[in-house]
Amino acid sequence: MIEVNRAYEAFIESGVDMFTGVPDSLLKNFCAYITDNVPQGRHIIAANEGNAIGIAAGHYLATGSPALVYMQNSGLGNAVNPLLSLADPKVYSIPMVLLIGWRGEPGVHDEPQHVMQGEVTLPLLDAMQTPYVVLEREEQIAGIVAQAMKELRPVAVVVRKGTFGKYQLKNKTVSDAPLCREEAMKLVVGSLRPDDMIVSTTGKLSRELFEYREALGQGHGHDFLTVGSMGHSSSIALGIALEKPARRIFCFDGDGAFIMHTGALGIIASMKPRNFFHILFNNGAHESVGAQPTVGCRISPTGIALASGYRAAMTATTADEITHALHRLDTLEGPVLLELRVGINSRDDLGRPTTTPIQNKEAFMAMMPKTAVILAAGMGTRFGDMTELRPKGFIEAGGVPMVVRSVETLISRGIERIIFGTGYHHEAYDELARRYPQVECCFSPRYAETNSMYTLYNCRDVIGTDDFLLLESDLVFERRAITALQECQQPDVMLITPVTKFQDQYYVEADQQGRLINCSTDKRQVKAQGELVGIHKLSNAFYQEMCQDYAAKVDQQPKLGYEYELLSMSQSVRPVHVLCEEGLKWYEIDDLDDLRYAEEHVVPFI
Ligand SMILES: Cc1ncc(C[n+]2csc(CCOP(=O)(O)OP(=O)(O)O)c2C)c(N)n1
Repeated sequence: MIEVNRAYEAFIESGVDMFTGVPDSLLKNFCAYITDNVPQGRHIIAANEGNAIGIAAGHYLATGSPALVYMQNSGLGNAVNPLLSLADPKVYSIPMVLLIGWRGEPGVHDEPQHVMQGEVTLPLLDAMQTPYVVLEREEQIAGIVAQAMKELRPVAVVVRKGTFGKYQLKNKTVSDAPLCREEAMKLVVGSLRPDDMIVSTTGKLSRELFEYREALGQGHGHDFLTVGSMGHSSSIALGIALEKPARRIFCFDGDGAFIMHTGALGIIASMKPRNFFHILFNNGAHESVGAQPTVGCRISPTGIALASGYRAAMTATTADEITHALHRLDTLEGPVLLELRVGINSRDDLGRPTTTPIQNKEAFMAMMPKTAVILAAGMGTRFGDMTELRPKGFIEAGGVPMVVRSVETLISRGIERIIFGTGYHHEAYDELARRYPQVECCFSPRYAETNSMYTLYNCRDVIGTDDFLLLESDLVFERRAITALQECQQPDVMLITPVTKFQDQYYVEADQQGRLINCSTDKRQVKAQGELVGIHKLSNAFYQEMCQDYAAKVDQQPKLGYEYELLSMSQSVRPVHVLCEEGLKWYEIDDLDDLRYAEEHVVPFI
């Protein structure tokens, strides 16, 4: 262990007289020491690591002395450009010392966002031809600084976890804000609508949000936790907001992160996303990594937002002000910034997300489908003359055509596009599209000689890049069927129930992880967990692969049922997850017997 004052003295004695950087938890004690002890003007906490390299370069140009740039290894990415195109010996040859906190060092357990960065930290320095030492003794410092000055180049000192001794920051930023970040966050979450999505920033705010959702028992599908890539939450939120105009997208930002890439605000404003709401939790500090001060409370975030072109910007501090501001925000169109002035305290027992980033991504993406596709091209021959003049989906169950019931249910669950894959008597669906603005039709001229997979494949241009719910047209079902799929965290899901039909069951088998491995109409062929309902959720990526796969066999298998294509995809390309909803009321109506049964046993209860 190296005492921070000794390390600091070693840098000073080697001629380093300026300190700048972005704080890191592994360098917390060193950063605290220089925050307390470096004379005014000789220590600058920079907006981002690239800025710090710029400041160090300017310092050398003006004084001929090297500066020290401290950073977490994740900040190397921000620094690479000015290191290679400014400070490198092949360009201006500017000496400086990088002090790099080595999160994710191989063999040392760390969070997922640090693993890859940890693995490539030394190889990255090698690739940049930056000489480095992994700090073990303070004596190494003089040697590496001397090399920087002799060769006129950046050099690095890599710092493992636990290298520096403890130092308690004395010059703590004080805040008189009555609420801490976590309390303010709970007020904001409490004001959101069920469909709102959150992109939350790097650090403790995301961890607090995760724990709050756990406590509320709400699941995490509405929250994208930006565990790494500090400063980019607002850009991620913009990317989502532009594609999902019907949803409100909230960016939960920190002041350190906001300042790191403030230019993003102008870009956000230029796109005018009406559904974009930027909530800045401003505690004037990098609280998550040791509470080193930021300029958050010395600048005007609302001024920056308005000058960048946001439609509105507000500040709130007390619980009453925050509640009032949230009410107002509910009436506004974005982009809007709401700055919440919060305190610098957090809980010591704050946990970390127990789901992986991939699980977070999948749950978040699974929340998104706003499109449904209903396969409705078939001829419904088993209904005899009942389908002579209309497609089977228009047969009434309980006085309402099956597809009308489905359309109403989907709309009530927030589905905005309902694409009917039509064929037989397609004019009935064209008429439906005139009644419901959400409905679009995609006619398959080959309906008589093909089957449901072709109908689905035929819809590919209309579906575009949407994820979607996939339904058959001859179903009656309770709303829960849709809710269950929307809330399921998997992206590609087949809904089943324990066997309920009295005829024509389609048995489904899943493995221990719940992945579809077999299905058949013959019970003896499978170890069935249940029966296919005929309602699915598919990600667009899955659908694209499905179409690609089918394109190669469409000529041989024009009559393939879509469920068999799903099975073959799940077996060989990408798993389809099976979701079993016990007690779900539903029925597939293929003929008059089914209709009678459904009208008596199902329709009255949905
Ligand atoms: C590029 C980069 N630099 C530094 C870090 C280390 N880091 C993680 S959280 C954090 C502080 C974030 O401060 P702020 O946005 O103000 O949020 P607060 O912790 O105060 O809630 C820092 C510097 C990082 N993850 N990525």
